[in-house]
Amino acid sequence: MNLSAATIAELAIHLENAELNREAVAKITDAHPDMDWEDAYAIQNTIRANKEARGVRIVGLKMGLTSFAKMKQMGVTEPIHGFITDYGACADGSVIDVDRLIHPKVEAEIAFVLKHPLKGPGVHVGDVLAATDFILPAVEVIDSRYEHFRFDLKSVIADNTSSARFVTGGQARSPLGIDLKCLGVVMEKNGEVVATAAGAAVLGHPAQSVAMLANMLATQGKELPAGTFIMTGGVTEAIAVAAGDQITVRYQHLGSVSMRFAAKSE
Ligand code: OOG
Ligand code: MG
Repeated sequence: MNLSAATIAELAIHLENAELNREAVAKITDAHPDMDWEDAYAIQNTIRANKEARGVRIVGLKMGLTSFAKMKQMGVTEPIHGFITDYGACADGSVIDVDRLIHPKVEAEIAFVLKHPLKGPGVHVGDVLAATDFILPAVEVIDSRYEHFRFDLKSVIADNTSSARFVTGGQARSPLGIDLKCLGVVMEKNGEVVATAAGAAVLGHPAQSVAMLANMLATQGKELPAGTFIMTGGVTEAIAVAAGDQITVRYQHLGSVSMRFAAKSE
């Protein structure tokens, strides 16, 4: 670690304030170029601890930048992980208030819920499928706290991987008997198809994303407990949304998830 405990605490408050005040800030590596990976996750973990101390519940975990489409869009090259909150959960068919967000984008994802714990290192796709209770479709609404959605990997890890809202719905299914590599996903914005992909877009197989999460957490001495809800990362590039937009994502075998964006304060 290169940053002091005081700097980590200060940056955690700075980034969480950007979220709570809906005000984009400069990426933190500009002022702290010596920040390392451990510092980045320490800042994210401090934001998480501060939220939990105020009564926020952490309701799941997410992987990000697991597809080539996302890595290319953001100009970065490695998957990252973050957490999702109780106040981020939105029901299928929700109206999402854009006035509470800075510059939201939507991502089509496949989520897993575990029935057994997973502990790295060495977790593989077979372990993940054996430990999975069910899969279900999810749409993540990301909202970077950085100006113009521009960042590097360390800055975005510290900013809890742009996590903001998520919508789950559709049809939960056992992964057994479903060819997750070929599972088709169609994203529609205002009735028009804007992105398409198959499950293999995520690290070759969406369960590989869960395996990678378990193995990454092992480096922090953590495991994935039974019951954990995990979003495996966008299968396509993220699509910007604004007030008035309607999003529907259709998943082969898993039904659809939809939401509408509106400025509620208007
Ligand atoms: C980082 C978060 C990426 C995903 O599914 O790839 C992510 C970002 O692009 O802002 O959640
Ligand atoms: Mg995502």
